[in-house]
Amino acid sequence: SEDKKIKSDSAALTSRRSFLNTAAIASLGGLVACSEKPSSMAASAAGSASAHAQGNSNPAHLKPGELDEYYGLWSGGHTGDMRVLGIPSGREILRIPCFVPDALVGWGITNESKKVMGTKPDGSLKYTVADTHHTHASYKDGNYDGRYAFINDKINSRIARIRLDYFICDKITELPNVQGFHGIFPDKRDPVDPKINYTTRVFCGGEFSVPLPNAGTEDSSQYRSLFSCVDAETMEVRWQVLIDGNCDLVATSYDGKLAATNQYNTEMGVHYEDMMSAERDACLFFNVARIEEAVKAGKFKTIGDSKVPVVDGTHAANKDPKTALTAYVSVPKNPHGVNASPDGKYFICAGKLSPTATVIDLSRVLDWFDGKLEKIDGAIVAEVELGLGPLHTAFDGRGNAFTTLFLDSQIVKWNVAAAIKFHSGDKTAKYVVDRLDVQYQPGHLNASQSETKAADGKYLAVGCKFSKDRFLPVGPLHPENEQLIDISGEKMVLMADHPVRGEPHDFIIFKRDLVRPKQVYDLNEFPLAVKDAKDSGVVRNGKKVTVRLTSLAPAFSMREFKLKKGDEVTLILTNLDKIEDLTHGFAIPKYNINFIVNPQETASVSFIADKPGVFWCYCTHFCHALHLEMRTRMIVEA
Ligand code: CUK
Repeated sequence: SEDKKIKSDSAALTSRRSFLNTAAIASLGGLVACSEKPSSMAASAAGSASAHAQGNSNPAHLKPGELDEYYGLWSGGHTGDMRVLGIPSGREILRIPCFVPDALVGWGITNESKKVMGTKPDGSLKYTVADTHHTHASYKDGNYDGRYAFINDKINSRIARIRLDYFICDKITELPNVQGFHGIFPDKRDPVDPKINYTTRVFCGGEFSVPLPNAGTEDSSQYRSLFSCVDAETMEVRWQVLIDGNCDLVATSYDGKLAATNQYNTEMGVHYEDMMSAERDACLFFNVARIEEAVKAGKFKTIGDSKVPVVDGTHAANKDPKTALTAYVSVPKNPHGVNASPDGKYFICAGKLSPTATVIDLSRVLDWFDGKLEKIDGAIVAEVELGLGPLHTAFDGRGNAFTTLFLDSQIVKWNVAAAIKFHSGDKTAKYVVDRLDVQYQPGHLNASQSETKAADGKYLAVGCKFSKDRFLPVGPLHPENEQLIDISGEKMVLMADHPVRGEPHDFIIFKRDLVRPKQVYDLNEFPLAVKDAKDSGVVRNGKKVTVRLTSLAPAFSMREFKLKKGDEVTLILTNLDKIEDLTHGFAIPKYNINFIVNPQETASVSFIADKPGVFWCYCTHFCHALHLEMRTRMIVEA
């Protein structure tokens, strides 16, 4: 009967899948074609899932109290946050607010967070929407070093930095003259100075071409995109490169010499049919050292109000390899995704509208810049068919690549060396190792430690854009489905489904000992800190009033404080509790204020005391047996 069940499950799965595929392909106007049709995967997927269901050794099911082996940093999509997951359990541990306000911590409410987010002259937030896609972390010696993570906001072209000691966003930079900032990747070392074996730059791709400066011109022939380099420490934009085409994703080489972005719409179309008219687009390489030499030599211009140096990376200006700043390697039709193999040798671009992946040999790209390779496309060492809608690629550190097939709703595991052999003429080389159905329509995937030299080939997570029937229905919108796959063996094994709030794109997964989170803040990091409860009080300077307050469970340092109607108030709260996890909240009813202070943290809020009355300011974050009694009266006299 178990056998029968699997059969009928897989039959249902197959018919549902063919429906999904037909719909997805139809929407692309039949532009894609693939000769290699996967077969009988539905049955094998159902088989392995059921094998797991029978055993109870699934590592995704951690026992209560057990800790995960890996951290995952997930982008939140248009919720504008970064999320921290434990892997393999898939449990969401934290959301780190970056670009948009967050009610739990008071992000966008406190003066400190508003300063990071950016404000208008009237003090209100400059932006309250965002769209995060890609998260990456800082490197040292080819592995993550636990200092920073970076995340993009596509809507308003902002890059945020997360401190991985406190798991908080500490800086946000808006890229000048860029619209649709999409791909992001930190460098892994300096291209010139061997002592700098860690991240000092973050590269940011501009996806949409716009008039530069943006004066609202309809004539699109003058639209261009910019590729930006941001200083990882100061978070200032160091330089930008003017390019043809649009930047999609970004990858960096392990030697620090090259960064690249895959490009669709090299046609520079403004309508989708124009964006997919050409048979080949590009993977655009940037010679980092040469660009910085050009900037130093003053060979740049600036655009509009921006002071950032902009060098010319357009095709026409970079024909001579000996002086070229950029190199355009051709890649089939509207590629999506560029990923660096952990052996440091290759960048892989997936075809999206072509069923192929293109493998580019980085040493040959460098040869071209040195005048030793005649044609830049000679850097292509493989271009092999994988299936329909290839998007993103991850690695196991054992020579295999894993690529998401959006239209086929599959992950294909393929061997890079075998693909190169096949491409060079050995048609007996079998490069496809395995295929696994996923549910459904996968975008990004990533493997544990995949984009580092320490790729360990243990777990692979895949972000499925549609969960359809995998969870209880909750109305028209379903959660997305993050799936976990065991990639330690020859065959991939689906381990778990996890619903996630929409809508993550990209993520990284790394060993838990690579970060060293702090448990308590340092009072000295906060210039406004009220270091002693005795320093509490109300300081008045005309209408400007500063309220200085501390918290120590279960009380605030003042039982009440008095204001006058119309006062311009800044309230500073320092949490003097020293024990990890002993966080207090501070809510002022009717004043639209609530925020938290973690142990030894200081936060402040500013407001006009425009409503007279007695307001019970209370602790919103459960802290103590007398939590409900932890209050202070704000008395605003009429
Ligand atoms: S993009 Cu979303 S699935 Cu913005 Cu990385 Cu490919």
